[in-house]
Amino acid sequence: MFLRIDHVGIACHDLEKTIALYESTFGVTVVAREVNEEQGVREAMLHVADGEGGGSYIQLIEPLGPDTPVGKFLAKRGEGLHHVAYGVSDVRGALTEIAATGVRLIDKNPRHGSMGSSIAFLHPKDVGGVLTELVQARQAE
Ligand code: MC0
Repeated sequence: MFLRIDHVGIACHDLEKTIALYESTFGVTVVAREVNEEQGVREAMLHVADGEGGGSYIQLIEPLGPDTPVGKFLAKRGEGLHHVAYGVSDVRGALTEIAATGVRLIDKNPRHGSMGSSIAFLHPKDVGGVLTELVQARQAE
């Protein structure tokens, strides 16, 4: 089902400071930035590698406010790994297959994600405590 790890989502308080940390430590660079009002985040994608159906990235995410998924996460757990996102060729098909296993879907229908992707989240309580995201990259549609 999975083509690659599309990205790891890392929650931070200060996007610019965290971008500078990742750039200077790992030599990675920002290839896209976006404010996603629906998800309540300001985010940056830093390219790591190319893979099947799309690239692999570090996604740095800063909440737009305290009453957002990432705002609540930071208040409860502090900065760090927020979610893991896997690349798929058909996000709707993958959701149907996964729902049949009994895992709760946070999104029954795909939403807008980074760089024109279609994304859907699975509930962390049903995936071993990891907030899990499916990503269909724009070019794979
Ligand atoms: C919450 N929980 C997590 C978690 N967030 N566990 C692992 N990883 C996370 N990131 C746990 C809490 O600790 C709590 O466990 C339980 O889930 C309920 O959490 P809550 O704080 O009471 O909050 P809820 O229930 O209102 O919401 C949790 C939920 C929500 C995961 C459903 O955050 C959500 O819908 N997330 C999906 C959307 C999202 O995260 N968007 C931001 C990234 P206990 O044991 O204390 O009960 S957007 C993004 O990344 C886009 C731009 C992209 O990739 O392109």
